[in-house]
Amino acid sequence: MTAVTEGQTHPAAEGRAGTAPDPQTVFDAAVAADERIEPRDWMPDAYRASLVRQIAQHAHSEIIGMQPEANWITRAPSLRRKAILMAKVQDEAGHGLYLYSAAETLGTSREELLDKLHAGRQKYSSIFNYPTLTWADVGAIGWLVDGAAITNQVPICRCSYGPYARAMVRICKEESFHQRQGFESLLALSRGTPEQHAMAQDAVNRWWWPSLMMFGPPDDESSHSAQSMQWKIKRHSNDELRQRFVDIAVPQAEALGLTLPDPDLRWNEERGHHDFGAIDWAEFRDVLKGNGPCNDQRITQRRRAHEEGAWVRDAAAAHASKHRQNQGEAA
Ligand code: FAQ
Repeated sequence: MTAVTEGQTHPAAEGRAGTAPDPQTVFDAAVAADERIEPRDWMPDAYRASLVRQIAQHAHSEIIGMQPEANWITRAPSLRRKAILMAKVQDEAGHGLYLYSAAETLGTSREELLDKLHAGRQKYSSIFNYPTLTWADVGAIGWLVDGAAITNQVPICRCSYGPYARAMVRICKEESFHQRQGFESLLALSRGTPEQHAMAQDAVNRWWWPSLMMFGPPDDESSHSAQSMQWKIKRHSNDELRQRFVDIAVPQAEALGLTLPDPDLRWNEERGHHDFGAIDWAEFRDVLKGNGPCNDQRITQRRRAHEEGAWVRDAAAAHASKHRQNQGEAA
């Protein structure tokens, strides 16, 4: 955002020379001009709160999302697949780190956000409350879940809040690699034995509809979309992005030799998009309420990992404090 220091007038306040620039006017003008809002800039409290809400939910999704895939690290079918999966799961931890750091620039600590996650006061993506029953689920997550995540997240690279937008650039590059590895893994299964093909098809059958739910409720039920789009935190509506994802996935499914589990899926010449069947929003709401197949398991495991990692955080803090003390003595 165009910096305004004391005594200066922001271009948005021109014409009112002699009066201090109104911060709301400066903010609105910066958003309208597609400038970035940076941590030290003035911003409305509601803008800050909405960013913290979305970034926290996003960060929590990344770290909870490590669980379903990590379930298969010890049982990956080859050393190559195991190494790839370990790298992917580590990437997700890294994404969580960038996002918690972005939230910190808004004045909210990682500890506070994790406490809220553990207490069930903040959400993570519904998708991670479904189980990974077979090895093919790892491929289906890469192809569909990372595919949906990229479709949703590429526009966030142009989010009005600088630190979030910049974190997304790297995350999207890595998610794009994840999506390709999922596709490649599913392709190997699809072209394998009849049993392997059936396993890939079964995984796609189970992950397709929950992947469509990742984009959030339909536009007319989305409580935050209108305001978030006005602030340019979101650039497209939930339904727009869901449609974009369906249009991308259909030819990819054909290339994989797999069928998407929707009898109503067909190209609509007039709209220039694929029509698709009704999403089970009752299931979505139920998962959000905590009643999905794995909600309890995910949050219990997360709390346990946090408790078991306490000694690492204590050791890191002790090391940092010793380092500061040594530096102080040296100075
Ligand atoms: N699950 O008014 P809207 C990944 C909530 S990352 C749970 O439409 P908004 C990487 C929503 O928070 C996946 N909750 O909300 C990976 C709100 O609740 P609140 C995560 C959902 O914010 C891959 C309420 O419903 N990605 O997969 C969901 O405008 C593989 C009303 O909804 C992001 O977070 C849902 N599906 O739009 C990792 C991207 N949908 O806050 C490991 C950033 C909605 O009032 C392995 N986030 N809700 O309590 C966004 O783009 C947006 O926040 C949306 C929701 C689109 C998710």
